[in-house]
Amino acid sequence: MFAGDDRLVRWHLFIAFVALAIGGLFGPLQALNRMGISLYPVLGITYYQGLTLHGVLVALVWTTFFICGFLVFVTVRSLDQPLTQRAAAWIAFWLMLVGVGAAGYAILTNQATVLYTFYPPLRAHPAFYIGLTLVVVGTWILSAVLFMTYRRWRGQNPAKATPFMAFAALVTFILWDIATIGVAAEMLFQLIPWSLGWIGGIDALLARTLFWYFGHPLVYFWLLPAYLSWYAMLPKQAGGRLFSDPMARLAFLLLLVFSVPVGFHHQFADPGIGHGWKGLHTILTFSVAFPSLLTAFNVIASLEIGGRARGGTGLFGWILRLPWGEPSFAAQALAILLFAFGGVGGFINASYNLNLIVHNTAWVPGHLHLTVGSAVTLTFAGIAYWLIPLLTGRQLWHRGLALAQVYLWFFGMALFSFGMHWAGVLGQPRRTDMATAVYRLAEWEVPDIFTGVGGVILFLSLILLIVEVALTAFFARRAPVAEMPLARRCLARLRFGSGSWERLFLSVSYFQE
Ligand code: HAS
Repeated sequence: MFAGDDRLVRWHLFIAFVALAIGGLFGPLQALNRMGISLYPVLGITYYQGLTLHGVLVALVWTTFFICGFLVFVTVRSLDQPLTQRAAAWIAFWLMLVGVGAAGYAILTNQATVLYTFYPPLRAHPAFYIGLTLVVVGTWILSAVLFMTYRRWRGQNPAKATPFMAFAALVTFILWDIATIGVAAEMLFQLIPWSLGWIGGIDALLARTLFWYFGHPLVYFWLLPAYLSWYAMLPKQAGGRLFSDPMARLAFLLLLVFSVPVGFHHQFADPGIGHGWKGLHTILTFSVAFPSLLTAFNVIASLEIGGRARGGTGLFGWILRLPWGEPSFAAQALAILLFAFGGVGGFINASYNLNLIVHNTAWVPGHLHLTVGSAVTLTFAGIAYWLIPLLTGRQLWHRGLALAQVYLWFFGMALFSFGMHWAGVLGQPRRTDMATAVYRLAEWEVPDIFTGVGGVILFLSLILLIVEVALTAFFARRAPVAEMPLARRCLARLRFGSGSWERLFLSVSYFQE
């Protein structure tokens, strides 16, 4: 029933991993550059060309293709429905691929060294902007296909509650569709006409504002599929159950509402935006962190149920009983752990006055690697470790190799981001060729060693990930079709009430489904 949809998912994942492999190559170059070692001339490219390739391929292409593939997979499986308009979904895929090709051409020919945020007045070849616009249009078509699939399911099942995975996937796409209005306006009315020479100038502040209207919800578009997996699959992998399904749904809805009006927290240092607006966005940013705190509580409670079911006792003894030797589980649990630090850094970034100290320093890439580089990417690696065997009918090629990959990523990222945060508070700028900078400070030396060593370990981990994924997908032994890890729920019961309240919020007691 799903063979055609699975093919579409496989192609999305294939492109995602190719993007990660190529984009990831440029990661250690950045890290070594912080230590004063520049390998860019060896590759015949400039620092900013390498950084643009890295940012666009890993932050934009890897994430978008993986998420589109994964969300198609969970929607069709949880609704038990094939896609309604599969042909349209393929058109979306090809549009996205052509878009990546066009943007890639502009970057590779050094005509788009504008980084992944493409702020004007930096100007790129029109192919770069048109290419990225096609990627967005492709995702709109795909989201429409998912909504139509859901509508058909709803028609057939008017009385049923929407399965959590489909609910989470649809909320993620609604968030994305709202967010991308900003970047579409920036592309269509500013950047594309400007790059084609149709308009003479551009309002840089307006462009940045439209970008960040899109850019902050973008990070939740990356994060929500990871949350989906932490809620819907990870508890099962831990041997437990989801602690509260309603609380998980509430977290998704709150993220949808609060993630949009926070973009100015990326522009605290921009002149032209009033202090009142910046203050307001500080408050709203603290609101958007709240559903992540709900998630921390709900997911860790679910893991605790698993740890105790495996015989764990005491306040923390259950943690040791979790399946740390299973690559898929370990990847996601370690991603959660790293995200705790990324989240704390987020609070610091969000505080208007503290932001002025860390803005545009190495601290910010330190933060983004703990979030999109860890919470998201390491979780996606964990998902790939069960999803690729399921899609290809092969077993995971080498469990030990996958496990080594996961722990290397964790330790590499811990060192790397620690070095970046530390150098950042010492005032080291981000997005700067440190190998040629004449103002390097002596106190940056030790943090830069952490960054460089961490970056090299991350690179080794990336190679293991690509090798594991490729060998699993194409060469591993055939195995009986694996099952999707699907967590059951604890049914919450309010002690003082019954009926509909029971289905709304969690309570102190739970019983098994
Ligand atoms: Fe951010 C900059 C604020 C979350 C990504 N962010 C960035 C940039 C990126 C990015 C890419 O306010 C750089 C953009 C650029 O290039 O200029 N961010 C926040 C806040 C949050 C946050 C408040 N960011 C994310 C996520 C991202 C992401 C998620 C990607 C996926 N960020 C900012 C601000 C800036 C910024 C400013 C601008 C900085 C500047 O000046 O340029 C919050 O959503 C964070 C909430 C998260 C938590 C953590 C919850 C904890 C959990 C786990 C707990 C685990 C435990 C242990 C306790 C509150 C869920 C587990 C134990 C086990 C046994 C497993």
